[in-house]
Amino acid sequence: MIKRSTAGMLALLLASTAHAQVAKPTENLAAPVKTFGRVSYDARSLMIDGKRRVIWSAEFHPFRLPSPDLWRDVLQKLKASGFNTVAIYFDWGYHSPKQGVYDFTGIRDMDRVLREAAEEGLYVITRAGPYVNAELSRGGFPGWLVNQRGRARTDDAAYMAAADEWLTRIDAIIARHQINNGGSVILHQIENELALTTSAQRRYMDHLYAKARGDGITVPLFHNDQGRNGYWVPESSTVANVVHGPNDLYAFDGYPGGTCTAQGKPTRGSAAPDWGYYGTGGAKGGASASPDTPAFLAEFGGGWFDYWGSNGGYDCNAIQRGKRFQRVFYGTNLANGIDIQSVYMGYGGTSWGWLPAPVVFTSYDYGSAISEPRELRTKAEEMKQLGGLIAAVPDLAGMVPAGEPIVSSPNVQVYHNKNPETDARFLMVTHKPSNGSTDDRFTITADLPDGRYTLPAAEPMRLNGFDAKWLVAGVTIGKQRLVYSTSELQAAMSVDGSDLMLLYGRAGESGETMLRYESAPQVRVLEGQATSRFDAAKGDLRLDYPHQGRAVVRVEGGGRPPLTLILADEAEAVRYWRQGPALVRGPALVRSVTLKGGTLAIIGDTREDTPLEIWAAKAVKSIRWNDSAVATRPTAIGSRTAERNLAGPAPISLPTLTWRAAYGSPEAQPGFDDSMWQSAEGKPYASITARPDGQPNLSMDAYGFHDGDVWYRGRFTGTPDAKQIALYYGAGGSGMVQVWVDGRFVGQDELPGGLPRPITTGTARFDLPASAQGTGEHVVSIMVRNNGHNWDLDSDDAHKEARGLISASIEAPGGRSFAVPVAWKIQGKQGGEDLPDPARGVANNGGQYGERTGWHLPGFDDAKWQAAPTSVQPGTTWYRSRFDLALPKGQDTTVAVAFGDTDTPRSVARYRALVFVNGWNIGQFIAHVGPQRVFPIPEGILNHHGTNTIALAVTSDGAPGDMLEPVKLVTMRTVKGGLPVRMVDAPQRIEASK
Ligand code: IPT
Repeated sequence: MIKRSTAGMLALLLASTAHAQVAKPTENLAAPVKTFGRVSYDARSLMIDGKRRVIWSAEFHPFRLPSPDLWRDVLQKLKASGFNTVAIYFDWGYHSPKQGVYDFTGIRDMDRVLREAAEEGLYVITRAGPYVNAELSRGGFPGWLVNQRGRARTDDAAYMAAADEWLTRIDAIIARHQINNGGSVILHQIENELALTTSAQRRYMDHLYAKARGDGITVPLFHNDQGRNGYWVPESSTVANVVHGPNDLYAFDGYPGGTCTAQGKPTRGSAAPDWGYYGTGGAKGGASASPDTPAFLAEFGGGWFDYWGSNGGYDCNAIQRGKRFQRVFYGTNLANGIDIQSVYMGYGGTSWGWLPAPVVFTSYDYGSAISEPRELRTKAEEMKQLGGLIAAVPDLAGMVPAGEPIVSSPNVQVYHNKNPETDARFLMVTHKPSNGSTDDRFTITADLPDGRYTLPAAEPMRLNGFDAKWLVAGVTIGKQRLVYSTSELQAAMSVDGSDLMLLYGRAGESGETMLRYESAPQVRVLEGQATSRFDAAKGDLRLDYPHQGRAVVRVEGGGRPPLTLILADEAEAVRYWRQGPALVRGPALVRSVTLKGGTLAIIGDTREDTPLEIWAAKAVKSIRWNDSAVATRPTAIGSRTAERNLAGPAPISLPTLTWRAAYGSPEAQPGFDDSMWQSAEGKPYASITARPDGQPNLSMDAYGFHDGDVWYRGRFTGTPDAKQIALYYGAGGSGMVQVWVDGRFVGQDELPGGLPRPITTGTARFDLPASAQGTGEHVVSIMVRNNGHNWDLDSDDAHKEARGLISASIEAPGGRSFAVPVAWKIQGKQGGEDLPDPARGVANNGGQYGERTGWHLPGFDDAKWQAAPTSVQPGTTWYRSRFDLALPKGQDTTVAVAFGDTDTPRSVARYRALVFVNGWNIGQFIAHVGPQRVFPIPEGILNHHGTNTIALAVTSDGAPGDMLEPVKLVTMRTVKGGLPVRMVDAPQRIEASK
């Protein structure tokens, strides 16, 4: 190996510093309201139907979950976890195998996901590219676009015409789902992190804006700046040094908070940045780049991606940006007036098939709140609490700084905001700096709407370790007046003329809640411990209690309707779901609650035998859980409990896999019939990769092969001096090349894993076997595995880096290359850009012999295949296994394919496998690179109630031991509940073409 190049990659975990608590309201609070149908905004917040809303969003990529019946599962989990909005990227390349050819059916039915989001009560932020990045091969550009010479992401005419092709189609779908047309799309993004700001880019941006408007997009348009650079801010901004664009809103992305160590340990290196009111960012600082528009974080890192050869970062990412981080960082954003905030990712999912860019492997779990197998992580519980507060206190939208309160501890800071209309307060308590982790006791003294208070009045509050508290004060909830609480509010509900509040705190800490009454109310402690005292002069009722399990307090009289307070510790509070007309305690998930004709229907999941408790209207006569009646009885605290626990899931048993195998690299043999292959000659070269002169253009894309594996066969007349063959190839992250001469394997070369910045091209030299050095005709056979095209993050056409062979030279001794003409033929994915299997689509296949002949498909007849071999050959050997599943019905189970010893990220054995389940390429396992060994298969791809086929294309250098390790099916999760899932419709077989 003599030469490597690196793909442009980000090292953009933006650092931040702690700031003094000096509010600098750079927003132009007098900015006029701008209206786009039902959506409007001023400098403080977005408004929907004139009502201010905190837009609390999380990202989901439908293309990373190729089983559309499960999209609703993810949407419901986001909703149940407190989000009111979902942000969706659309992947141009996913829909377009060939210029002019588009598919929006089946797993590509974007109309469906937008409809379902609206049905689930979620607003949608659409992000339609043309470029999206998103750790996708080519950043979402279609394969055919790399053959375009004109610079992408500029006003180059051919590029813009191509982009328009896509935009016309996707915009038409998005347009009909806008809130202005009866759907729920409220904001629309044009382009993604375009950090090059030349006039060609400005004209391109103008074009994109006009195109969206021309296509009927009527909601506000925005672009997401890579950081707080002030790129593409609306013309209304008079801030110095910004780059103006045609956009309505300015948005930026941020991924602060550090990363895990290589050993998988979280770090707390930086404090939460002040990217708004409390920032000191100068002219370009934070939201102030566009003072007339609301502060908008289009992506805030809620996890991070992971790379080939890591030690497995996702579990740590989930902690690094998990519980407490969310409270501190998302809370600081909100305190800074960032009222539009979207977490990237809410559900990461799977970069199945050839979707991944070189920077990532198959799993795109991202450490997000919903894990790849669709389980709610612990961090989702905290999300639910944050979302619950936003839903319970609409006054949080459009707040402004309210002046610094007095805090008794120097280690603690309190962001203090108010709603100018209602005067309601938000007190966001963190350490100073916010990544501090000391154990502190403190009080806060502030002029609150109901008077000046030092709180708590009893014993001081506590902030123990890296944490934050989201407190509200001076807020009217239902018919109650919450003067302040040192507990956090998770949910509120008004029912039958009474109010209910769920407040929580850290276990063992005491809580204090102050309520306002006209006269002394009656206080009854129905459960647990609490004390109360009434200050008749002020009308203040003070409740003091420990956060320990649960206390329930009922307050009646005093000039207000009755109030029930549930005072919980965290472990207790996270068991509650505020859905529809009810508050439900118990299940692992409550997807929805509806009340119809006296019947309260609750839909959800249980992870185990679970008690059920419900607060709902008296009008509820009967209760159903997942369509079965539940007998309940009233409790002394005003709820009802189920007479019997809800059942948990039944155990899962999975079959052992047995295999048949066949050798799958016949192209290596000199006599292989390649008469139908294309000659590699004459195609124009559009790649950015500099290429030695005097050779034909060998790059795979020029011949219509954009993804996965590609084969080359070259014929040359030998000379006695021909000693070596030197290759320059492009193969993406951990890609590889294998070489045979006259049917003899001469070696392979792999691009190294273990680097967060992948090396994506390489050079390798192989000795020719003595037999090939004589005169006469010889055949060289080469397989290149293309593990993805680079993204175009820096808008420098990096996605056009060549893939496949770039050059190949026969060399004399000493590495001198001399002219031995080689007649090359090339073969890749069957049909090239004309897909034989449009249902599975563009990302499913490359050009392995077994893929070209349908060995990966369930309908292939493998009766003639042999038992699995006991020794290994260089090249690719296919293994197939057929098995039946009869998993429990009414249960949501995620089954996975697991390779070898799942306790280590890497094997000693060196081999890789493409994993096809019922014909679907659900990922790539690279044994000696790792880290992923367990590949979840979404139901719908896997048949939980029928016959399944797994096909593995195992590629090895043939050295002893470099062969497939034991493969088994494992259960990653199972719950009782879930949604009905049908099999995704796709062909059982295709016609072979070799
Ligand atoms: C930002 C991209 O917009 C998004 O598509 C994705 O790639 C994300 O990062 C990382 O997962 S790029 C920003 C971190 C510079």
